[in-house]
Amino acid sequence: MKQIYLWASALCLALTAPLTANAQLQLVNESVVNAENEPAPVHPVPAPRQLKWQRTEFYAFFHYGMNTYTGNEWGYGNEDENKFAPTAAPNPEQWLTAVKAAGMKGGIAVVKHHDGFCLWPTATTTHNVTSSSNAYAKATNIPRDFAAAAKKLGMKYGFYVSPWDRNNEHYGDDTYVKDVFLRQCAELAAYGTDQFEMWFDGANGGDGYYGGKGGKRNIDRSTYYDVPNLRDTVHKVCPDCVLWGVGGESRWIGNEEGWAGETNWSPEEYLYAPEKNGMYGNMDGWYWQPGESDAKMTTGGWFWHSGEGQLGAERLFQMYLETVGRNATLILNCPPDKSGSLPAATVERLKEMGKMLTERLQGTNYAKEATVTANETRSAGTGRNFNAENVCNGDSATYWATNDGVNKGTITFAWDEAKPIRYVVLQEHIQLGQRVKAFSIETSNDGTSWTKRGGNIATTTIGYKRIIPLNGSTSNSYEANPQKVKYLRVNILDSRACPTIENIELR
Ligand code: FUL
Repeated sequence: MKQIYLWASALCLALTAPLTANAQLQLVNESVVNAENEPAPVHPVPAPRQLKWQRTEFYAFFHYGMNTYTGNEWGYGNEDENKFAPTAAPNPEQWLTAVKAAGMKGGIAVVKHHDGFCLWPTATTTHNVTSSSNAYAKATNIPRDFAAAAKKLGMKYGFYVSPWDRNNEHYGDDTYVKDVFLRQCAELAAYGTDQFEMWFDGANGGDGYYGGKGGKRNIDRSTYYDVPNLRDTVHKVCPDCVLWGVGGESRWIGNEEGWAGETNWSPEEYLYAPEKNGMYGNMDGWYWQPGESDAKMTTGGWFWHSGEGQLGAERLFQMYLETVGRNATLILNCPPDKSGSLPAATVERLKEMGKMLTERLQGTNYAKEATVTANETRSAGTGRNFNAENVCNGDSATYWATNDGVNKGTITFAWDEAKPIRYVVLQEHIQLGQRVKAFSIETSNDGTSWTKRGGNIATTTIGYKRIIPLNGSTSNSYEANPQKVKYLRVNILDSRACPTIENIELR
């Protein structure tokens, strides 16, 4: 009844008073729709699939294919299919089991690289596993086995299918995209509609075999691949599948060294971010295009090559802090060898990394043991509040916020006894947009004199997730760290609108 009255009075006002259309809408909005007093979003905001994708955080890349056997990084496209000769049955379940132990939540398997060789029995080309005389090759179907293994292990999965195809005679003309590339994507969708990402690499054009025609192809990747149609078609079948890179739904961080900018916005100005410019995003950008950082856990190329080693677990942990801990996702490459499995040394290193992540970031969360207060708190709605305690209740639907027009505020954690804290994990409620522009972390042992923490790390953006080592070092964040503190406060110093902080962990 009250609602009908409010709608009616809003309508009368709209008809009689000289209000702008926006002001009328706001009136209706405030009096009726927003009974919960939720803050208005700051656009752009993530699509639901992008939010689910971001929550995957840390996942694997598996570069395996013709190059594993030829020793190349980029095959020309003229490789004899018989060269694809696994010495045992390729085993995606072993790959995913190993990366799960490292704390990864999923993986992307390369099923076609630039050489055009397909790791499944596709109808689009004979340049595929079934044309090899090797018995293991003939039985290989990576997308089928990868998807099945992921489902079995409760992990997310997706595929890298290279838009650039150096084998195909039609690459560069107007039949390739509809008759080959889009069909390949459709074939892959048949292996599972719950894919979380398709990886569309930006490398394109240049020379290749091209069905024997050779020469170079020049294409414009922002128009050639018919991306709007591709996006629509894939989303109709795989609604949660984020189209990375050329697809425009997640951007390349661009350095391939496993770090994102300390300041890192998920909004981006360009639909196809210029290369080497993806580390930072752009606060005023219109596209929600969060960064993904692709990096290698081995010392050489993306594909397996004899004699290459693994990076140390401490270095891998640093990468994690500098990517997942800086509002990006980390896709870490783990290349299977000629047997179609991950080498034992890779499996060992992954285990070590998993142990580190668990010990360092999933142990006691001291925030849960603290008394939590805020100097500013948004007025509650009819059925919800925006209290400081929401940041450590483990519920991603609740958050701390201030009133509109108050773009800063402080949350303080206090304990009766000092706690050994190394890492502060912060998360914004990004459904309402990425907001925070500046923050700081301080600790105290008496609640009166405070020391700024985090060294010289730029405490600017937070986004989906930010992890600050209290000692300010990402390369030596554990051994040299624990700070014994009785009070810790997070000051939001500036925000594009009232801050909305969903989660704070103190580890
Ligand atoms: C690049 C490709 O050209 C590399 O071969 C590799 O697949 C890497 C992940 O993306 O752009």
